[in-house]
Amino acid sequence: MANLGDKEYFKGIGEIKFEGKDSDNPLAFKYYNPEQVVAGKTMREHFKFSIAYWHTFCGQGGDPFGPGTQNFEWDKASDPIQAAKDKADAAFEFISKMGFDYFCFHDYDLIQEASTFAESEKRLATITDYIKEKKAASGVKLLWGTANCFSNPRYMNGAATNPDFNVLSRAGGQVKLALDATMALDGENYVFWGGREGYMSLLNTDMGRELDHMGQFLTMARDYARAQGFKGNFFIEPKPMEPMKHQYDFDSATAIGFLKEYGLEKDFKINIEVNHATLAQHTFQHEIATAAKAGMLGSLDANRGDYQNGWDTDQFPNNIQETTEAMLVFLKAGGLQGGGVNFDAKIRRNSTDMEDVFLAHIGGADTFARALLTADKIITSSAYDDLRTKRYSSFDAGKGKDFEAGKLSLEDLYKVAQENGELELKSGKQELFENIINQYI
Ligand code: XLS
Ligand code: NI
Ligand code: NI
Repeated sequence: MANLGDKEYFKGIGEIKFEGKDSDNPLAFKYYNPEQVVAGKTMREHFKFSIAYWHTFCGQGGDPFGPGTQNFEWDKASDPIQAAKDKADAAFEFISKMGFDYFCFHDYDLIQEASTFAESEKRLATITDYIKEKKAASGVKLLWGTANCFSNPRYMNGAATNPDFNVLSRAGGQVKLALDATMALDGENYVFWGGREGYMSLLNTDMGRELDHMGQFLTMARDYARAQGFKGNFFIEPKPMEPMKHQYDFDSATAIGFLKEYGLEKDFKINIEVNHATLAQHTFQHEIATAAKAGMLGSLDANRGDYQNGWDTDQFPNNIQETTEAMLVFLKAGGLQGGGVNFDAKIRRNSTDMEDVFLAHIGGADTFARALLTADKIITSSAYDDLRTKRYSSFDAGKGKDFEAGKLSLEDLYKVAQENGELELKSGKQELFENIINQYI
C-alpha cells in the first residue's frame, strides 16, 4: 500500500479486501472482487470506482436545522494550505485503504477559496503540486475535475448563464484554473454540473440568451482545454432542479439536445447521477439508456434518493433491484465511455464513527458488483434477451425489415394495414421480465 505520510487518520482500519458473501467481516467486500472478470473485463475496469472529495473529506454533515456533526482530524489546522495538505493526506489514505483507483474533485474542495481571485489561483497551484506527489506515491488517478461555480454568493444568479457579463467572466476564469488543475493531475475527464445554471423566475430571465451564453461558454472551455492538449472527455451532469427551480440541463435527453444544438456532441458526453434521474421523474436505467442511445454514456455518479422525499439526499447505493436493471443497460451499452462510477454520496448526519464512511463505500461497491454479476447472468443464461428481441422480430424480415431500411412509404403501411385486417393482442409480459430479474438476484 502507498506511503501514508506521517499521520494515519483512519486508525485501526487496514486495506479493505474481498472476502466473499459468506464473510461476516463488516470491513470486507462481499461481492466486489476487483480482479474478477465479468463479461470480458475485470470489475475494476468496468467500474473505475471513485471517491467524491466533497462529500467524503469536506462534508461535515450540516443541514438547514443544525451544524455539522463530523469532527474531522484533518480539518484542524488554521492555515488553509496546511489544512488542505492534511485533507489530501487523509483522502489518499482513505482511497488507498479502499483499494479504489480514482477520485473526483471541485477546485475548492481541494483547498479553501481565498478572499481574492489571485490568492485563490496561488492556493490552487500549491495544492495541485502537493496532490501530484500524492498521486505519484499512491498510483491513485483523477477520474474528473470540476469547478464549483455554485456555492459562492457571486453565482446566485448563475455562472455561465449569469445576466452580468462580469460574473460570467469570473466563472470563465475559475473554469480555466480548474481545467489547468485537472490537466496537471492527468485528469481523464472534466465535468460541468450546472448548479446555478437555470432560473427561479422566468419573469426576470431571458432564457434564450442564457442558453446561448452557456453554449458559448462551454465551447470556449472545450477549445481552451483542447489547445492545451487535453484528450479527455467533457461531461454534462444533468439535474432537473435544486438549487434552481428550473435547471437547464434537466435530464439526459435535454442535455443531449443542447449539446447537439451548439455543436458540442463530439467532445461532450453525459454523467448520469441516480438521484438526479429520479428527481427528473425518470429511472436511473432510463437515463443510462437515453445516453447510450446517443453514444454519449460517459460516466455515473452513484448514489440513491429517498423514494419518499423530493430532493437530492445523495445516499449510498443499496437498491439492488434498481442497480441490477441499470447494469443490464450498462452491459448492453458496452460500458462507459471514459468515465467511471463515482460515489457522489454522503453518509447520514448521524453516522459519526470513522468506520462509517468505509462501510458506506463498501456497501456501494458491493451493490454495483452484485448487480453487475446478476445482470451478466441474466444476459448470458436467462431467456431475458431472447424475449426482448422476439418482441421486435416482425422487423427482422419482410416488410418490417424494409421499413427499418427506409424502403417503405406511408402508402405502403396503408396497404399492409389493409391486408392484415384486425390484429391479435400481443402481451408485453412485463411480469415475466420482472420475475426473471428476481430469480437471478
Ligand atoms: C450535485 C452534483 C455535484 C456534481 C459535481 O447535485 O451531483 O456534486 O456531481 O459538481
Ligand atoms: Ni453529482
Ligand atoms: Ni447530486
